[in-house]
Amino acid sequence: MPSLTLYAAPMSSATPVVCALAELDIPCEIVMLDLAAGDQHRPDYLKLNPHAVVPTLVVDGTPLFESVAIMQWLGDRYGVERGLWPPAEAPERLTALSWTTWAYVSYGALIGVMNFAQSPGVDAKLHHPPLAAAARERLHAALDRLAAHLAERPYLLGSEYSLADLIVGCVVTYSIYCGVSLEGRGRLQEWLQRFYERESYRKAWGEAPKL
Ligand SMILES: N[C@@H](CCC(=O)N[C@@H](CS)C(=O)NCC(=O)O)C(=O)O
Repeated sequence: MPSLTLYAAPMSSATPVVCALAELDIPCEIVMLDLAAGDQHRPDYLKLNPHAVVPTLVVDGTPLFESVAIMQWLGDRYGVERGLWPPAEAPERLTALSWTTWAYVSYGALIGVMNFAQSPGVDAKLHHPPLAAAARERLHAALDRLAAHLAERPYLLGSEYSLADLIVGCVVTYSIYCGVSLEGRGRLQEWLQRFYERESYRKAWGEAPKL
C-alpha cells in the first residue's frame, strides 16, 4: 500500500476526493489547509501544486493534482478490486472516463462561466446577466443529456453504483448549490438521492441539498 496524503480544505474541490476515499475505505492522511490564511501559497505547498489550489494527493512522494484525475486514479488503483470502477479492458471503463471527464471539463466549465457572470464572489463590474442566463440554459441542456443516459439504466455504468456516479453526482450537486434546479427531473433526483443516502456522502458532505 503506497503512502497517501491528501491536501484539502473544508467544503471545497477537495470534498469529492474525501468522499471517494471514504467510499473506497482507503487509509489516507488528510492535511487541511486554511485557504483564507493563504496556506496554499506557501513555498512547500507550491512545490506539490504550482497552481496554489486544493486538492493535491501525494502518492509515495509524487503529487497528483486536479480532482477528477485524482478520483480516476483512485478508481484505477483501488476501485477495480472493490467493484467500484471497471477494469481497464472493460467497455464500461470507457463510459466511466467519458462521463467523469465530461462532468468536470464540459459541465464544470459551464458552471464556471455561470458563476463568473453572476456570483457574489466576483467583482460586480464583471457580472453579465445574459451570459449567466446562456450558461444556465446550456447546463439544463447538458442535464437533459445526462437524464437521457440515466433513463436507460439506474446508474451511469449500468445496474450497479460506481465511483462514476460519485464523481458526476458531486459536480451536479455543486451546480445545484450554484442555483441550477432539478425541479421536474424525477429520474435525476432519484439517482442523486441514492448517492446522498450513502455513508461516504454523509461522511464527506454532511447535509445534502433539498431536491
Ligand atoms: N480544477 C481544480 C479546481 C481546484 C480549485 O479551484 N480549488 C479551490 C478550492 S474549491 C482552491 O483551492 N482555491 C484556492 C484559493 O482560493 O486561493 C480541481 O478540481 O482540482
